[in-house]
Amino acid sequence: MIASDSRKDAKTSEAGADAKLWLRMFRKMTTIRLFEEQVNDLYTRALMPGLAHLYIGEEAVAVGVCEALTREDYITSTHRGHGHCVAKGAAPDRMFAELLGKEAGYCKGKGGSMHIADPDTGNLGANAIVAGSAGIATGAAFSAKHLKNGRVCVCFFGEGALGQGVLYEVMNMASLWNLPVIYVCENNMYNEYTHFTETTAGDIRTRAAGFGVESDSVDGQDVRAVHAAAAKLIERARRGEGPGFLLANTYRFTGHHVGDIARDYYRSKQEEQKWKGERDPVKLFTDWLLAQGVADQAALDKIHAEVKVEIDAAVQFALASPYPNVDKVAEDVYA
Ligand SMILES: Cc1ncc(C[n+]2csc(CCOP(=O)(O)OP(=O)(O)O)c2C)c(N)n1
Repeated sequence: MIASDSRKDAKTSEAGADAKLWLRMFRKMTTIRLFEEQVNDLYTRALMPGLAHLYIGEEAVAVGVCEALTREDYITSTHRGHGHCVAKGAAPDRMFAELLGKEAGYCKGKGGSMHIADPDTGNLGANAIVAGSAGIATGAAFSAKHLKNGRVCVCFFGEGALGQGVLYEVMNMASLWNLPVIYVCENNMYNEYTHFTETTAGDIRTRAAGFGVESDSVDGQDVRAVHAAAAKLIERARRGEGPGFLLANTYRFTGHHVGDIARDYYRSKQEEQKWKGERDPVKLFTDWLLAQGVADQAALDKIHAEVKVEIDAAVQFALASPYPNVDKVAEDVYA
Protein backbone atom coordinates (compact mmCIF):
# COMPACT_ATOMS: atom_id res chain seq x y z
CA MET A 1 0.00 0.00 0.00
CA ILE A 2 2.71 2.42 1.04
CA ALA A 3 4.81 1.34 -1.92
CA SER A 4 1.96 1.86 -4.36
CA ASP A 5 1.16 5.26 -2.82
CA SER A 6 4.73 6.39 -3.09
CA ARG A 7 4.83 5.11 -6.68
CA LYS A 8 1.71 7.18 -7.36
CA ASP A 9 3.33 10.21 -5.73
CA ALA A 10 6.44 9.69 -7.80
CA LYS A 11 4.32 9.44 -10.96
CA THR A 12 2.36 12.57 -10.11
CA SER A 13 5.48 14.58 -9.42
CA GLU A 14 7.02 13.25 -12.65
CA ALA A 15 3.94 14.42 -14.57
CA GLY A 16 4.22 17.76 -12.74
CA ALA A 17 7.88 18.07 -13.70
CA ASP A 18 7.00 17.25 -17.31
CA ALA A 19 4.20 19.82 -17.30
CA LYS A 20 6.68 22.43 -16.09
CA LEU A 21 9.06 21.50 -18.90
CA TRP A 22 6.31 21.56 -21.56
CA LEU A 23 5.08 24.97 -20.43
CA ARG A 24 8.60 26.34 -20.35
CA MET A 25 9.03 25.10 -23.91
CA PHE A 26 5.74 26.71 -24.93
CA ARG A 27 6.88 30.00 -23.41
CA LYS A 28 10.24 29.82 -25.20
CA MET A 29 8.67 28.98 -28.56
CA THR A 30 6.19 31.82 -28.14
CA THR A 31 9.03 34.19 -27.21
CA ILE A 32 10.92 33.31 -30.39
CA ARG A 33 7.79 33.68 -32.54
CA LEU A 34 6.90 37.10 -31.11
CA PHE A 35 10.54 38.22 -31.13
CA GLU A 36 10.83 37.44 -34.83
CA GLU A 37 7.53 39.12 -35.68
CA GLN A 38 8.87 42.27 -34.04
CA VAL A 39 12.14 42.01 -35.98
CA ASN A 40 10.14 41.97 -39.20
CA ASP A 41 8.12 44.94 -37.98
CA LEU A 42 11.26 46.93 -37.11
CA TYR A 43 12.72 46.15 -40.54
CA THR A 44 9.60 47.14 -42.48
CA ARG A 45 9.36 50.38 -40.47
CA ALA A 46 12.99 51.11 -41.45
CA LEU A 47 14.04 51.17 -37.79
CA MET A 48 16.57 48.33 -38.08
CA PRO A 49 19.79 48.69 -40.06
CA GLY A 50 20.69 45.79 -42.35
CA LEU A 51 18.81 42.53 -42.71
CA ALA A 52 17.77 39.63 -40.51
CA HIS A 53 17.00 35.97 -41.19
CA LEU A 54 13.87 34.93 -39.34
CA TYR A 55 13.48 31.62 -37.51
CA ILE A 56 9.66 31.52 -37.69
CA GLY A 57 8.54 27.94 -38.37
CA GLU A 58 11.69 26.40 -36.90
CA GLU A 59 11.13 27.23 -33.20
CA ALA A 60 10.73 23.60 -32.12
CA VAL A 61 14.30 22.76 -33.12
CA ALA A 62 16.10 25.36 -31.00
CA VAL A 63 13.77 24.91 -28.04
CA GLY A 64 13.70 21.11 -28.14
CA VAL A 65 17.49 20.93 -28.29
CA CYS A 66 18.34 23.71 -25.82
CA GLU A 67 15.93 22.37 -23.21
CA ALA A 68 18.06 19.24 -23.16
CA LEU A 69 21.18 21.30 -22.34
CA THR A 70 22.34 22.87 -19.09
CA ARG A 71 23.03 26.59 -18.88
CA GLU A 72 26.78 25.80 -18.82
CA ASP A 73 26.66 23.71 -22.00
CA TYR A 74 27.73 25.47 -25.17
CA ILE A 75 26.00 26.24 -28.42
CA THR A 76 27.15 27.82 -31.65
CA SER A 77 24.74 29.36 -34.07
CA THR A 78 24.15 30.69 -37.58
CA HIS A 79 22.97 33.71 -39.55
CA ARG A 80 19.43 32.49 -38.62
CA GLY A 81 20.34 32.59 -34.95
CA HIS A 82 17.80 34.57 -32.90
CA GLY A 83 15.89 31.39 -31.99
CA HIS A 84 19.00 29.59 -30.72
CA CYS A 85 19.95 32.63 -28.69
CA VAL A 86 16.53 32.97 -27.00
CA ALA A 87 16.26 29.21 -26.44
CA LYS A 88 19.63 29.18 -24.65
CA GLY A 89 18.47 31.94 -22.33
CA ALA A 90 19.47 35.33 -23.78
CA ALA A 91 17.45 38.40 -22.83
CA PRO A 92 15.24 39.83 -25.63
CA ASP A 93 15.92 43.45 -24.63
CA ARG A 94 19.70 43.12 -25.12
CA MET A 95 19.10 41.17 -28.34
CA PHE A 96 16.88 43.90 -29.80
CA ALA A 97 19.45 46.49 -28.69
CA GLU A 98 22.09 44.56 -30.63
CA LEU A 99 19.90 44.37 -33.73
CA LEU A 100 19.45 48.14 -33.61
CA GLY A 101 23.19 48.79 -33.16
CA LYS A 102 22.79 50.13 -29.61
CA GLU A 103 25.42 50.12 -26.86
CA ALA A 104 23.24 47.97 -24.57
CA GLY A 105 23.36 45.12 -27.10
CA TYR A 106 25.19 41.84 -26.52
CA CYS A 107 28.09 43.00 -28.72
CA LYS A 108 27.73 46.68 -27.77
CA GLY A 109 25.90 47.21 -31.02
CA LYS A 110 28.79 46.16 -33.26
CA GLY A 111 27.62 42.66 -34.13
CA GLY A 112 24.02 43.02 -35.24
CA SER A 113 21.60 40.24 -36.05
CA MET A 114 24.14 37.70 -37.31
CA HIS A 115 26.79 37.89 -34.60
CA ILE A 116 25.10 37.73 -31.22
CA ALA A 117 27.09 35.89 -28.56
CA ASP A 118 26.18 35.46 -24.89
CA PRO A 119 28.89 33.65 -22.93
CA ASP A 120 26.80 33.81 -19.73
CA THR A 121 24.35 31.33 -21.24
CA GLY A 122 26.99 29.27 -23.04
CA ASN A 123 26.22 30.83 -26.43
CA LEU A 124 29.58 31.07 -28.19
CA GLY A 125 28.03 33.08 -30.94
CA ALA A 126 26.24 33.21 -34.23
CA ASN A 127 28.29 33.19 -37.40
CA ALA A 128 27.38 34.67 -40.77
CA ILE A 129 29.72 32.30 -42.57
CA VAL A 130 27.87 29.13 -43.56
CA ALA A 131 29.44 26.28 -41.48
CA GLY A 132 31.67 28.92 -39.86
CA SER A 133 30.87 27.79 -36.34
CA ALA A 134 31.59 24.08 -36.88
CA GLY A 135 35.24 24.53 -35.94
CA ILE A 136 34.40 26.71 -32.94
CA ALA A 137 31.88 24.13 -31.65
CA THR A 138 34.30 21.28 -32.07
CA GLY A 139 37.05 23.27 -30.35
CA ALA A 140 34.70 24.01 -27.44
CA ALA A 141 33.97 20.28 -27.13
CA PHE A 142 37.72 19.58 -27.24
CA SER A 143 38.27 22.01 -24.36
CA ALA A 144 35.34 20.54 -22.36
CA LYS A 145 36.79 17.07 -22.75
CA HIS A 146 40.26 18.10 -21.62
CA LEU A 147 39.06 20.34 -18.79
CA LYS A 148 36.77 17.46 -17.73
CA ASN A 149 34.00 19.94 -16.94
CA GLY A 150 31.19 17.69 -18.20
CA ARG A 151 29.95 20.21 -20.76
CA VAL A 152 28.74 19.37 -24.24
CA CYS A 153 28.48 21.64 -27.27
CA VAL A 154 25.69 21.79 -29.83
CA CYS A 155 26.57 23.13 -33.26
CA PHE A 156 23.45 24.39 -35.08
CA PHE A 157 23.69 24.76 -38.86
CA GLY A 158 21.45 24.80 -41.92
CA GLU A 159 21.65 22.07 -44.54
CA GLY A 160 23.54 24.55 -46.77
CA ALA A 161 26.55 23.92 -44.52
CA LEU A 162 26.64 20.32 -45.75
CA GLY A 163 28.44 21.71 -48.80
CA GLN A 164 31.33 23.07 -46.73
CA GLY A 165 34.48 21.00 -46.24
CA VAL A 166 35.18 22.25 -42.73
CA LEU A 167 32.18 20.33 -41.43
CA TYR A 168 33.74 17.04 -42.52
CA GLU A 169 37.19 17.93 -41.19
CA VAL A 170 35.76 18.57 -37.75
CA MET A 171 33.38 15.59 -37.72
CA ASN A 172 36.41 13.42 -38.46
CA MET A 173 38.32 14.94 -35.53
CA ALA A 174 35.30 14.75 -33.21
CA SER A 175 34.92 11.07 -33.94
CA LEU A 176 38.63 10.25 -33.65
CA TRP A 177 38.91 12.14 -30.36
CA ASN A 178 35.48 11.17 -29.02
CA LEU A 179 34.44 14.77 -28.43
CA PRO A 180 31.18 15.80 -26.72
CA VAL A 181 29.73 17.71 -29.67
CA ILE A 182 26.36 17.32 -31.37
CA TYR A 183 25.95 18.62 -34.91
CA VAL A 184 22.33 19.71 -35.39
CA CYS A 185 21.44 20.07 -39.05
CA GLU A 186 18.32 22.20 -39.49
CA ASN A 187 17.07 21.14 -42.88
CA ASN A 188 14.53 23.82 -43.75
CA MET A 189 14.79 22.60 -47.36
CA TYR A 190 16.21 25.77 -48.95
CA ASN A 191 19.75 27.12 -49.14
CA GLU A 192 18.80 30.71 -49.86
CA TYR A 193 16.73 30.26 -53.04
CA THR A 194 17.73 26.73 -54.02
CA HIS A 195 15.99 23.53 -52.95
CA PHE A 196 18.42 21.36 -51.02
CA THR A 197 17.95 18.39 -53.36
CA GLU A 198 19.71 20.45 -56.07
CA THR A 199 22.80 20.87 -53.89
CA THR A 200 22.95 17.86 -51.60
CA ALA A 201 23.63 14.40 -53.01
CA GLY A 202 22.70 11.16 -51.30
CA ASP A 203 21.28 10.55 -47.88
CA ILE A 204 22.31 13.23 -45.37
CA ARG A 205 22.78 10.94 -42.39
CA THR A 206 25.22 8.70 -44.23
CA ARG A 207 27.64 11.65 -44.18
CA ALA A 208 27.78 11.37 -40.38
CA ALA A 209 27.84 7.58 -40.53
CA GLY A 210 30.90 7.78 -42.78
CA PHE A 211 32.84 9.19 -39.84
CA GLY A 212 31.34 6.77 -37.33
CA VAL A 213 29.24 9.56 -35.82
CA GLU A 214 26.01 8.38 -34.19
CA SER A 215 23.02 10.00 -35.91
CA ASP A 216 19.28 10.37 -35.70
CA SER A 217 16.62 12.24 -37.66
CA VAL A 218 13.50 13.86 -36.34
CA ASP A 219 10.38 15.81 -37.26
CA GLY A 220 11.62 19.33 -36.56
CA GLN A 221 8.06 20.63 -36.15
CA ASP A 222 7.47 18.42 -33.10
CA VAL A 223 9.23 19.94 -30.10
CA ARG A 224 8.79 16.85 -27.92
CA ALA A 225 10.31 14.60 -30.58
CA VAL A 226 13.23 17.00 -31.04
CA HIS A 227 13.77 17.15 -27.31
CA ALA A 228 13.74 13.36 -26.90
CA ALA A 229 16.14 12.75 -29.81
CA ALA A 230 18.47 15.57 -28.75
CA ALA A 231 18.50 14.45 -25.12
CA LYS A 232 19.66 10.96 -26.15
CA LEU A 233 22.57 12.26 -28.22
CA ILE A 234 23.50 14.89 -25.64
CA GLU A 235 23.56 12.48 -22.70
CA ARG A 236 25.49 9.94 -24.74
CA ALA A 237 28.09 12.60 -25.55
CA ARG A 238 28.18 13.71 -21.93
CA ARG A 239 28.91 10.13 -20.85
CA GLY A 240 31.98 10.22 -23.09
CA GLU A 241 30.47 8.02 -25.80
CA GLY A 242 31.27 10.40 -28.61
CA PRO A 243 29.77 12.96 -30.97
CA GLY A 244 26.29 12.93 -32.46
CA PHE A 245 24.50 14.25 -35.52
CA LEU A 246 20.82 15.20 -35.45
CA LEU A 247 18.94 15.89 -38.66
CA ALA A 248 15.88 18.03 -37.89
CA ASN A 249 13.50 18.31 -40.84
CA THR A 250 11.81 21.68 -40.77
CA TYR A 251 10.71 24.70 -42.86
CA ARG A 252 11.23 28.44 -42.67
CA PHE A 253 7.84 30.11 -42.94
CA THR A 254 9.13 33.44 -44.25
CA GLY A 255 11.80 34.54 -46.71
CA HIS A 256 15.49 33.71 -46.60
CA HIS A 257 15.82 37.17 -45.05
CA VAL A 258 13.31 39.88 -44.21
CA GLY A 259 13.69 41.48 -47.65
CA ASP A 260 12.89 38.23 -49.53
CA ILE A 261 9.22 38.88 -50.08
CA ALA A 262 8.58 37.81 -53.70
CA ARG A 263 9.40 34.13 -53.35
CA ASP A 264 7.19 32.30 -55.80
CA TYR A 265 9.98 31.97 -58.36
CA TYR A 266 11.67 29.42 -56.09
CA ARG A 267 8.83 28.00 -53.99
CA SER A 268 5.08 28.12 -54.33
CA LYS A 269 2.58 29.94 -52.14
CA GLN A 270 0.66 26.67 -51.82
CA GLU A 271 3.71 24.96 -50.35
CA GLU A 272 4.11 27.74 -47.77
CA GLN A 273 0.40 27.73 -46.94
CA LYS A 274 0.47 23.98 -46.40
CA TRP A 275 3.34 24.18 -43.93
CA LYS A 276 1.90 27.17 -42.11
CA GLY A 277 -1.58 25.61 -41.96
CA GLU A 278 -0.66 22.06 -41.09
CA ARG A 279 2.87 22.04 -39.69
CA ASP A 280 3.17 25.13 -37.49
CA PRO A 281 5.26 23.94 -34.51
CA VAL A 282 3.67 26.38 -32.06
CA LYS A 283 0.15 25.36 -33.14
CA LEU A 284 0.98 21.64 -33.08
CA PHE A 285 2.39 21.93 -29.57
CA THR A 286 -0.57 24.05 -28.43
CA ASP A 287 -2.98 21.39 -29.68
CA TRP A 288 -1.03 18.68 -27.86
CA LEU A 289 -0.90 20.63 -24.59
CA LEU A 290 -4.67 21.18 -24.72
CA ALA A 291 -5.45 17.58 -25.73
CA GLN A 292 -3.30 16.19 -22.91
CA GLY A 293 -4.80 18.59 -20.40
CA VAL A 294 -1.35 19.96 -19.54
CA ALA A 295 -2.91 23.42 -19.68
CA ASP A 296 -6.18 24.98 -20.78
CA GLN A 297 -6.57 27.72 -23.37
CA ALA A 298 -6.75 30.44 -20.71
CA ALA A 299 -3.39 29.37 -19.23
CA LEU A 300 -1.74 29.37 -22.67
CA ASP A 301 -3.30 32.75 -23.51
CA LYS A 302 -1.88 34.10 -20.24
CA ILE A 303 1.64 32.93 -21.17
CA HIS A 304 1.23 34.47 -24.62
CA ALA A 305 0.10 37.77 -23.10
CA GLU A 306 3.05 37.80 -20.66
CA VAL A 307 5.51 37.13 -23.47
CA LYS A 308 3.95 39.90 -25.55
CA VAL A 309 4.42 42.38 -22.69
CA GLU A 310 8.07 41.28 -22.34
CA ILE A 311 8.75 41.58 -26.09
CA ASP A 312 7.01 44.95 -26.45
CA ALA A 313 9.02 46.30 -23.49
CA ALA A 314 12.23 44.87 -24.99
CA VAL A 315 11.59 46.71 -28.27
CA GLN A 316 10.89 49.96 -26.45
CA PHE A 317 14.07 49.50 -24.39
CA ALA A 318 16.13 49.02 -27.56
CA LEU A 319 14.55 51.95 -29.39
CA ALA A 320 15.17 54.27 -26.44
CA SER A 321 18.77 53.05 -25.85
CA PRO A 322 21.71 55.21 -26.95
CA TYR A 323 24.11 54.34 -29.76
CA PRO A 324 27.73 53.78 -28.72
CA ASN A 325 29.95 56.85 -28.78
CA VAL A 326 31.96 57.27 -31.94
CA ASP A 327 35.21 57.01 -29.92
CA LYS A 328 34.27 53.37 -29.18
CA VAL A 329 34.50 52.35 -32.82
CA ALA A 330 37.86 50.57 -32.54
CA GLU A 331 37.22 49.07 -29.08
CA ASP A 332 36.79 45.25 -28.96
CA VAL A 333 37.67 45.01 -32.65
CA TYR A 334 40.33 42.45 -33.52
CA ALA A 335 42.09 42.05 -36.82
C1 LIG B 1 30.73 30.38 -46.81
C2 LIG B 1 29.49 31.13 -47.21
N1 LIG B 1 29.05 31.02 -48.48
C3 LIG B 1 27.94 31.66 -48.87
C4 LIG B 1 27.26 32.47 -47.98
C5 LIG B 1 25.99 33.20 -48.42
N2 LIG B 1 24.84 32.56 -47.77
C6 LIG B 1 24.26 33.12 -46.69
S1 LIG B 1 23.00 32.18 -46.11
C7 LIG B 1 23.22 31.02 -47.31
C8 LIG B 1 22.35 29.81 -47.40
C9 LIG B 1 22.34 29.08 -46.14
O1 LIG B 1 21.46 27.99 -46.22
P1 LIG B 1 21.41 27.03 -45.00
O2 LIG B 1 22.77 26.76 -44.50
O3 LIG B 1 20.58 25.87 -45.39
O4 LIG B 1 20.68 27.87 -43.86
P2 LIG B 1 19.25 28.56 -43.89
O5 LIG B 1 19.44 29.94 -44.43
O6 LIG B 1 18.37 27.72 -44.73
O7 LIG B 1 18.84 28.58 -42.45
C10 LIG B 1 24.27 31.38 -48.15
C11 LIG B 1 24.72 30.57 -49.29
C12 LIG B 1 27.78 32.59 -46.68
N3 LIG B 1 27.18 33.33 -45.76
N4 LIG B 1 28.88 31.88 -46.31
